[in-house]
Amino acid sequence: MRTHLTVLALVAICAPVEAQTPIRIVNVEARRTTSLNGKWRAIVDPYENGYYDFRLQPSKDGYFLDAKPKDKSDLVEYDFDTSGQLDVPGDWNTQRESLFFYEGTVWYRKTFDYPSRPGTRLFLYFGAANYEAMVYLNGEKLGSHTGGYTPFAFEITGKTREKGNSVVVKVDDKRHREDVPTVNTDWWNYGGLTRGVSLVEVPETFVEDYFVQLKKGSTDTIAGWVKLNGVRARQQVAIRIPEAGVSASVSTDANGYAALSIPAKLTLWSPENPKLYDVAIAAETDTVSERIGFRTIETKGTDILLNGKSVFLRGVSIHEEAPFRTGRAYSLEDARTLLGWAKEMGCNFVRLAHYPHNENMVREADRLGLMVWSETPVYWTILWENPETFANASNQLAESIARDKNRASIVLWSVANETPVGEARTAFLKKLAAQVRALDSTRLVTAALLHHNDGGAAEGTTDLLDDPLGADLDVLGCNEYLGWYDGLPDKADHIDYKTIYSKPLIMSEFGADALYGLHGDPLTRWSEEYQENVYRHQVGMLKRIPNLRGTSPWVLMDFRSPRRALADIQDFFNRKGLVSVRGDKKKAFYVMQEFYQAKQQEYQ
Ligand code: GCB
Repeated sequence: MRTHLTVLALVAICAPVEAQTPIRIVNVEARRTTSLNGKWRAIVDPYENGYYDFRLQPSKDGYFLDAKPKDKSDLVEYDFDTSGQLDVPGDWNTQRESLFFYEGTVWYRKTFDYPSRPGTRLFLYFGAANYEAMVYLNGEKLGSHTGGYTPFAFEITGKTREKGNSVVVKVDDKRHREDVPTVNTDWWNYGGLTRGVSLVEVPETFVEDYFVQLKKGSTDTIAGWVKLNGVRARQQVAIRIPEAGVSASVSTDANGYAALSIPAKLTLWSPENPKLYDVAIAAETDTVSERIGFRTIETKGTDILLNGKSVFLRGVSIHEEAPFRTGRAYSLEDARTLLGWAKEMGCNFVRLAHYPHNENMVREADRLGLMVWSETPVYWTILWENPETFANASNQLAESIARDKNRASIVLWSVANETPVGEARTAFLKKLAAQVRALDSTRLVTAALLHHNDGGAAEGTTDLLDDPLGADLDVLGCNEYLGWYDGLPDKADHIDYKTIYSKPLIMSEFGADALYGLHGDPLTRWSEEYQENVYRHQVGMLKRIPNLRGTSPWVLMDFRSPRRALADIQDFFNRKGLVSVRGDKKKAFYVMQEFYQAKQQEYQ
């Protein structure tokens, strides 16, 4: 053990291996994986003593070495083996009372055995770590990742031993002004390894990624690409959809890449019939299969067309907050509960705010027939002029599209939420919108914008959406809080809602706080009756907006937020949920249900 550790320390000090850029492996659940979920040892390190020495220089013998004293006199001031444990996946804030408000560094450690098999490659995959993760294997730094809501992986082929491997991850969720999101959000900054961790074993040359969707505007041609990773870049790759009688073959080039264009007769995916096909991507050295749905989504004038037919997006906004237990949601069961409530409300659409949710959510939405608005965490006032902030936002957006681009449920990529109109901000967001179109031309681009009250003669009666970003979007999103932050519930009765763009509008937020079980008259704040009153007047106004093609009220379920301090009412929860964290439906839930029943009839 002693020699071994010395060797490890020497490797770390003398021959630092270039840290890797994280790789994006898609559809991990279809690969040969070994779960590293469960109990991890954890050291809470508010001063980052495991990383910096007393001169604040990166330490050469930090906690990442996972060291033990060499003899009884040796000084090692940490010990993972005797430290407490945290569950992975899971945020730390809701696992230990002492970590409830903690924002900083926690070191996670897991040991594992792995008999590696010849002819294979191995990756260490993280579903998400909030916010910054530095990953070490057996004392060697593999790389780091920034951004709390997207997956990443590092190759560890040839770096494991049969017994006693140590993975150490430094997870740091301190907030910084230049980050994405920035210091100020209206949700809890849950830290930790919030989604699953696994070892992914693949053949030496493997199917790294693929895009298999209908060609934009076509219902009978599949278009996209496949990408192999490994030495045998040039291969024949078959794309098979047995149920649809599709079997086509392409040849990859020296980069392992091939474009696809395959004629196919398919039953199209829709909320009424969420048809998914078994699709196999079969290279000579590797095969990956996945359930994929096919549909088209486009706009025409002020209409949103799903498979060529005008639809109204009957939605609700959702945070990734776990029903019943609270904390960050991650499981299939969480997804089923949240999306089940949305279905019960009559939804055919959900807005997954304000960051990419876990993969269970979008896969379950595929199966349930719920269209999805997926959002990147460009929220409120980030540093628009900082190139690193842009690079970070752009990377998180790319990672989210990489993971979810084969989900039929996703119809909208949102590039921002409630950002302040200004030159630098609009330039920033236009670049993100262009990036979405370059990566995925098959879906629509949106953002949740804000209106302003149109002054002059019409003051007080017209709310106008004229954000210049609207010109770059396919679908306008708008958040408004008439009746809550903006006047009393009946204010909505006197408002004409206008947009300067002749495009479909989704009212992406509106709502009011109510503590479940708190009753009062319709003008008593925080009561279910007040919330219901806001919704009734909202619905009246919404019906008068000619280009309205969707709504996603704020929000499905109450969620934790440090900004919400009102004792006995909020207790650090935003109470705008239409259901409580225990699943109790508030009165306003039924107002939306009724509205959606009518919309369903109208758009049959
Ligand atoms: C908003 C934000 C959302 C907040 C909500 C509120 O406009 O987009 O993140 O939680 O208002 O409740 O104030």
